Amino acid sequence: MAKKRKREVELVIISDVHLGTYGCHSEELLRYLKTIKPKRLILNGDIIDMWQFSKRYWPKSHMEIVKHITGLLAKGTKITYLTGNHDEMLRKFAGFRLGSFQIENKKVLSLSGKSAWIFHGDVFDVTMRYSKWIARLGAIGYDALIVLNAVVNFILKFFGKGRISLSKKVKDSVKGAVKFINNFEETAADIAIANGHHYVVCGHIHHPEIKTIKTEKGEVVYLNSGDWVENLTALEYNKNEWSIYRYADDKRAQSLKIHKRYRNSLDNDEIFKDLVNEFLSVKK
Ligand SMILES: [Mn+2]
Repeated sequence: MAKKRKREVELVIISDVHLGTYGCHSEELLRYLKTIKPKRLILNGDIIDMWQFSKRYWPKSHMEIVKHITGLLAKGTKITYLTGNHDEMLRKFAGFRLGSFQIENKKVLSLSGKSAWIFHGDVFDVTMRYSKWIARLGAIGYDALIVLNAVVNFILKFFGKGRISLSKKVKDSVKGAVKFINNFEETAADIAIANGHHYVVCGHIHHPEIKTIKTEKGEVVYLNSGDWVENLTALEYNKNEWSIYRYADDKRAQSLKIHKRYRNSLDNDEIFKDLVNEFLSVKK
């Protein structure tokens, strides 16, 4: 069978892959990744789920994702890993660069002269629950939100309460979920408008979306890349236009033949050794 050409995309954003958990649809993601040739790839948080890492679930198919992504680096794709809450351990590496790979907490891109503000979105968990007024302050910076988030979680830990993860709680009720999603989107839009961005791009809430949000202060296009646990979606930006990629609608990716790997698990030492080796092999 002749190999079909890969689809060229200027910018691809994926988030909430949750590698290392049972819920991750790694095979579907690999199928998608194998059909595209992105100029730039942004991994917008919760890509590797480090909260779950101690459970020692890391099948070969999850390593295949890492290998494919490092392979893209070797082929010239610019890759930015933005930290989320499930991979917040990487926050201390913000600013790290190796060739065309970088780790950051947030990224501002200029897309045809329009400012796109891209970050995971977990910082709103605290903002929304404890102090909606913080969002109302206007031009609060993302770094300030991260500090606030860390302080509140530290205090909660001190008092013996767990860290805040609103997204889990709201799944208990449909009404709660709708309200939560609305609050999240409004908070993101408010702050983005106050900071003069045209696009605000998040993940975290596992709810793919592209929509214009208008307030009395202005308007912004809110985008969310969804996830690879339930929705199997991504954001693509090409020729000045955004779109939501949906695996369910992609017959080509679905029919792609890929090797089925053994679904055995490795221990943590092997995983880290493998990750580091994959990574170092990219460096020229
Ligand atoms: Mn998250």
